[in-house]
Amino acid sequence: MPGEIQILHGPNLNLLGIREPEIYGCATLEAVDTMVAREAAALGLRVRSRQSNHEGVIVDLIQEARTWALGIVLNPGALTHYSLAVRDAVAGVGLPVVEVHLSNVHARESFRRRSVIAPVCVGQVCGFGPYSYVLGLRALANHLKQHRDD
Ligand code: CA2
Repeated sequence: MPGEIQILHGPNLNLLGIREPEIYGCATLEAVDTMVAREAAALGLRVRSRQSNHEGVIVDLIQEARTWALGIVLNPGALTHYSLAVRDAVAGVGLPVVEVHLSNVHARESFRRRSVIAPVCVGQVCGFGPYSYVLGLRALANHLKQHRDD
């Protein structure tokens, strides 16, 4: 039975491919999830993908992942920049979490440069569109391999 990874998409990411393609590209969230599921299979993993527009649901999903997942690939959306509730959930879940962003948050408005989540994550990948998720998953798989006996 392959190990499972939670892929979590935060607020407004359900609009991917529908609005603002100049910033976030043309791929829909479904297409991103398909791409990530393919990569997971190649890595000998499986993914469960969820999106929510609600901070509390994101917190619940992070907490629940503890019972079944090996780790989490998380795009917190705008919650990245202010949600201490999501930060605390990540810090407390006891699983490795990789933060990903479609856009290069460092090349945009100054408020996007700060992530309150990144300091409690294994690392952050941004700027590669949907491929950020693939890179994030690969990095998580590599981290899990290196820490298998922890
Ligand atoms: O680049 C990313 O992945 C972000 O997490 C996306 C968030 C933004 O607040 C972060 O600063 C960076 C916004 C997600 C909104 O997604 C949309 C997609 C299409 C159309 C409108 C919004």
